Amino acid sequence: MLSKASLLRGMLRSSELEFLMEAHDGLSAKIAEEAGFRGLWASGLAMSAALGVRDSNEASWTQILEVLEFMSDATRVPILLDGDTGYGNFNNARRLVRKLHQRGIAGVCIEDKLFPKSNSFLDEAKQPLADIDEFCGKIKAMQDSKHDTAFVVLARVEAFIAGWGLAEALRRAEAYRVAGADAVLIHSKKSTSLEIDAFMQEWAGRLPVVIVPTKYYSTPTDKFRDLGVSMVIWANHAIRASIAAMQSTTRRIFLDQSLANVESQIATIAEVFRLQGDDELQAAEKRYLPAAELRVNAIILAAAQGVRFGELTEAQPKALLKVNGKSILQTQVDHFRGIGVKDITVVRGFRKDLIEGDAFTTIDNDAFAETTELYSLHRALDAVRGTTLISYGDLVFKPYILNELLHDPNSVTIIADADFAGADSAADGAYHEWVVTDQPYSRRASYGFVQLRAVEERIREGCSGEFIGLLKVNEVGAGIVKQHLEALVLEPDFATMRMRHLLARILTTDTVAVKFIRGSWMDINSIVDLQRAEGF
Ligand code: SPV
Ligand code: MG
Repeated sequence: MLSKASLLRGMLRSSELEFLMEAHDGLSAKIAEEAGFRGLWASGLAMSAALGVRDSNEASWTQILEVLEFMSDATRVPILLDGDTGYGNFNNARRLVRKLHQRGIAGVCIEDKLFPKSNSFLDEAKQPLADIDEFCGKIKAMQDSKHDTAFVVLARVEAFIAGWGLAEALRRAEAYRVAGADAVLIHSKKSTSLEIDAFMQEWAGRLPVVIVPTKYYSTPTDKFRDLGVSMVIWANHAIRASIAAMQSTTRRIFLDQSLANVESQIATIAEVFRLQGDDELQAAEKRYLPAAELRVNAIILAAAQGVRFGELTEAQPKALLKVNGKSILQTQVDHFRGIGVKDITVVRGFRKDLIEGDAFTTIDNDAFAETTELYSLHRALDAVRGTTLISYGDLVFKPYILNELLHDPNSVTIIADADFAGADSAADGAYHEWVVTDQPYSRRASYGFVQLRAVEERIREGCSGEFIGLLKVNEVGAGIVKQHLEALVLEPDFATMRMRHLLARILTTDTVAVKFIRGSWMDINSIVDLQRAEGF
């Protein structure tokens, strides 16, 4: 790819009339580039005005360098710096050239006046010209210090501006050509192009010529083509446009003490973001930042009394039975909080007054005596949103299982224990849910994706594990669960339906993934279970 300097050099040499647009900061540079300009004029007048100072070298040259860096970073087109007089003598000017290389600036134009300069449209008496030989030495020094030979050094002739005539303009331009300038900028503040016409005729194409028709703006651009001008600089029109827009908008807001009348007149915030390249940052964040924190909810279904515990659950629900000195419910809440889940919902029923806490919110299933965990889940349907972990309230499990679930990408995933020999609902009188899967448990299956085929209340051939009462849905899965629960609730026997009915129903439209574990959990169905759980 051509360097920016080569691009600018190419524009100066092209047989077409080329145009540079004024820019004074990163934003205006970007806007000019988007408008289609192939090059930019970093105007001293505009940059100083934007900084709130005069065009009299009040901004230091390093402050100008900072502005240029923003402009260059924001765009791909070449930038020609209005380098005033070079900010000092030959030595300052050549150091400037080296610094401009470092900022990716394509070229610099220096004018044959004295430092500190004044703007060319100010008083003629304030425009003393530089000594020709001194200025030629500056041009030579700048050319000699270039790293990139394509870097452009333009010599600006201010003879017309200072009130000298054509002869002086020609004498100077010729001296600068001989000193090694790549092009000359011939400036005029007349309202017609007469001075330019005369210069172009006598100059006869010795070097490319650049003009700045700010004052002779009504001259048709084709005239410049006919004259053989190489490049036109529209030198201050972005800053003047923004001044007019800012003045009318701020005045309006001040008078109205309201934004209502300006909102439709100004760029949207979205447009500001677009110009700033926010899209690119968002894409980069996806690539380079760790994934945003997972928002996960948990629902604990803890409404049941647990009648099989006799007097132990006469006055408290079984979720409050203590294992190793802590209630089953509190143990679960701690596990969930331990993996960063803050949004925990507990569905309570029997002795709901005993289930209170800062760590979770509660939902009541007052029909707990005649209903099951599925009914409780339906009560908590609003809490099934985004990634949601759902667990039975009589479950003791090792917390690593939650991490397994969180990292599982499937929409609906249940945990099944592959070590299930011996315990049958018929045999021990407790309720169990057995899973039939598309492949039996194996070490490989425990790493890969196993799909649920059915959930049974009685063990039968093909059962490969026991559903432990812990499942996860992601955002999609939450939608699936909601859809099917809302349909099931309309059925007359919904009150007695179990989780396996919901899972069977989901299988009619979607898949359910099974993650196998081996041990690492207990459901507490009896006093014997409770004793066995001590030391779990
Ligand atoms: C500038 O844009 O700063 C220029 C051109 O130098 S002029 O203001 O016409 O001198
Ligand atoms: Mg200037």
